[in-house]
Amino acid sequence: MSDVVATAQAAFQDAYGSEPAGLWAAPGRVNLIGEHTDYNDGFVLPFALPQRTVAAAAPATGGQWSVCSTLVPEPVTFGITEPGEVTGWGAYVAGVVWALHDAGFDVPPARIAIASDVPLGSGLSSSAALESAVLTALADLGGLDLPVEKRPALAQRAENLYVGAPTGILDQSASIRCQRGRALFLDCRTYQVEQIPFDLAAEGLAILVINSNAPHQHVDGEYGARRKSCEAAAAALGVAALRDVGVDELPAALERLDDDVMRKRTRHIVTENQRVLDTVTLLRSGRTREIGPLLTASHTSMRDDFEITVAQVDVAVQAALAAGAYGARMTGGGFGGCVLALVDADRAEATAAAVAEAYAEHSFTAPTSWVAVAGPGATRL
Ligand code: GAF
Repeated sequence: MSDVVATAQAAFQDAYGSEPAGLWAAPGRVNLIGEHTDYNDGFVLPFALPQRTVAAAAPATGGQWSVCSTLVPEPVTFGITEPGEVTGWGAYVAGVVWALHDAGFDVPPARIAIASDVPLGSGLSSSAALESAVLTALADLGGLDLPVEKRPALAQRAENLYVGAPTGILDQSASIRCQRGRALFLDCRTYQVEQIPFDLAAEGLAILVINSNAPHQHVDGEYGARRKSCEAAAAALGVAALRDVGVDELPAALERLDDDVMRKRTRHIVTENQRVLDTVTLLRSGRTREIGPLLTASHTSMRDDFEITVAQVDVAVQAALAAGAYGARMTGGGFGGCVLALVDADRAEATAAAVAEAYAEHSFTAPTSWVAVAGPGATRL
């Protein structure tokens, strides 16, 4: 049994004095490419991390839910609530209960204990992993008729309307729908997916994930501002979402926008959607090394047009490229978080060392790096 599974089970026993009825796990993710495209009805290409959040759970009586975690061992208990009633980390769990109830499901009362090895606040979707683990546990415990393709939108509703974070559907989709050894090509408008084979080790390649360990600053406000700017640009262009602007139409669209910030945001989204499509085309034909320049172009676009990078992630990308990476980019919402670099497998360690050296030269907090292999999505263990 992995550490995090045993830890969740022990946390359940400590909090509730009995054995859980079962254990459910949902992973964090890295997004290979397609950043901030999700709430523009566009395309994303995440894969699931081996790091995951585990919910140990059992049915409860009395129409109430209790949840505790290794970080907060004292259980938080609530009934069916409205957004705002449960705050703090319990809101993610109360939000899932609320979203299921609001969608008409008979949500089974439960006691839940959480353990996780998804790094918190690092842009690896620790929130979505928590929502997805709880949703999967409750759906199973209650025998809910809830097909997997409908689950991400419910977890997203919990995050948007209960927790109050205006995120898209990328993270919950990745945590719930990803498969081992695959990257998830998701159309965020139709929710159609294609599981793209993504076995880098077989090709002598690796994705090195570098956690910049940079403190997240202004994340919520800046994220919301980017979203508003994209929506305003779509409205000004008379389209439902920026997804509806193709790269061929971009020059004409940019001419019609009279605001420079809106033009930059639009250029990022439109070109990023095309980069996802181009990446998928290359992966489908086994030309994995060739996606490198697309990854790096994505980073440049996030840095210069979407303006969501910080010095630590820019330095990590530059250092990884200088060390020979095929491509590198920040992954996730931005303003800190992680960088991923596509490298020859036997260069992963040297690339991590080169980034650490560059950080030392800049007097940044040391980064944390590891090779990420595409793991499974949410499941009962
Ligand atoms: C965060 C959000 F939660 C996602 O919905 C997505 O917008 C991502 O930032 C950027 O691609 O992870």
